Amino acid sequence: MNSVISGDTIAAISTPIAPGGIGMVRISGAQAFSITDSVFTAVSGRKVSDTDGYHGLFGRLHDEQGEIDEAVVFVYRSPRSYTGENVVEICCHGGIYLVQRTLRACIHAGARPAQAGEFTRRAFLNGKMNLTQAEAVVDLIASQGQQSAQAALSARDGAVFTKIHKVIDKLLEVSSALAAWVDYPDEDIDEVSDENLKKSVDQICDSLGMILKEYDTGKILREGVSTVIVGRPNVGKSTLMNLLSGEQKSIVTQIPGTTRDIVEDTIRLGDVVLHLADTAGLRDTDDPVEKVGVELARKKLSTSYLVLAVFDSSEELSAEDLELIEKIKDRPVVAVINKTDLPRKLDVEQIRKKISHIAELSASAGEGVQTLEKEVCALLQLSQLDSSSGIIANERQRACVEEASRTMQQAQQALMCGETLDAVNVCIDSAIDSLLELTGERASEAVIDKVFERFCVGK
Ligand SMILES: Nc1nc2c(ncn2[C@@H]2O[C@H](COP(=O)(O)OP(=O)(O)OP(=O)(O)O)[C@@H](O)[C@H]2O)c(=O)[nH]1
Ligand SMILES: [Mg+2]
Repeated sequence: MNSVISGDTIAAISTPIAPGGIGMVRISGAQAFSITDSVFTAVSGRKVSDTDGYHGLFGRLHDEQGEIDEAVVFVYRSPRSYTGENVVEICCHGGIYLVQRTLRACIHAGARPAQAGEFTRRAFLNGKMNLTQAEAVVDLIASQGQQSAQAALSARDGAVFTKIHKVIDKLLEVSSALAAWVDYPDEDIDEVSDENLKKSVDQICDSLGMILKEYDTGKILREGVSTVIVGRPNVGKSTLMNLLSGEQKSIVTQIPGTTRDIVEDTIRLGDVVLHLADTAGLRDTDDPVEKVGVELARKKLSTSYLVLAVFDSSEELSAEDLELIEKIKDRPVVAVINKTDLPRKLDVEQIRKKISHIAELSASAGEGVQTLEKEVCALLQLSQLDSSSGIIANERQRACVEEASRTMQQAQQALMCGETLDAVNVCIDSAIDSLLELTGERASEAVIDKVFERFCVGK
């Protein structure tokens, strides 16, 4: 799709294609009102074309075969609408047949079926939002928890744009001072003193570095963390898995070596989504089937980000426990001390010497999950993240910041090596370009196409 603002009027179903209380067909474009007038008759007799913006009309929908349904129609006049064009939202009962027939009637009356993301694309092209705000619409719809929804909503409100623009403004400030110096090299221009310049470039590098770091933490919130439950046989890994899943995912018995296959589930622990894998108990074994299970467990341990290492508090640390601790102590790990309902034999302090995040619980009694939640949250440093502060939201945005950061590090290098200020200026211009691509103010058609590929029809 290469059009800028095309003159045609588009229509699509904007609610899920599934039975529901309400279904909505949205129309946007110059003919939105006249098209609606030919498929809808208001009880009041009023025409949509004669209606002020921000008005609702109640009436009946019809096509050539007769009446379709009763409906409420919301009217938005350009430019005060989502797309900036004339927009009508036709809300009828949410039956798949009813909504599809309503859409067909609109198309018959002159609308064109909208492509994926075309409403939001028009909003972007009409200056109703920048590219980061458009992307935030998809993230808002996809968000699965409070933090990710809050991050997406603040990006929708322009927080990412504002944050990136602070860096762009700083870059422009330095760039214009440098340009003045290039034009009038003999003049004394304060801002271009070596020290000031170095300070500004360092500050910009720091800001870009911080934006990248926040992204990595934010990614955990959006996409969840690959998490493995490991430990020697019988410590209660599968019982913990079932407790966190809220259902019986793994088989639990008192026989050590029960779990063989990897059992997976995605769960929510407080604000974070964990992609959990329960694994076979780690031990040397001659049982050929268990052996394969242990190999799978070791592989899963090496590919997961977060480790929940389970220990049995009613037994002393075994050689297998100690071997596991040594193996994982430098990774993101929470030591889960299970079976706290039984008399304690385990020396927790010995574990604490190597692993600082410890959660004591009884998986079979379902007690202590909050402690685990607190430790996971602390480990991932989620509480330090202000999700409303404008965290960049996806790999496209990250690549732009990364590129800007890379060129600014080159600028730092150029300054250190005493290269000409022209060389620094080239780096700064290139960093500005990367950040303007991020906001969409200087993005190519191909970049914009890529952004809207992620959208669904009707958005
Ligand atoms: N008292 C007590 N028993 C528990 C607790 N958690 C698990 N168990 C028991 O410990 C035994 C082993 O539990 P599992 O969850 O199968 O242990 P596992 O680590 O998955 O064992 P493998 O799959 O063999 O590696 C079962 O009899 C559980 O009922 C707990 O918190 N307290
Ligand atoms: Mg098990």
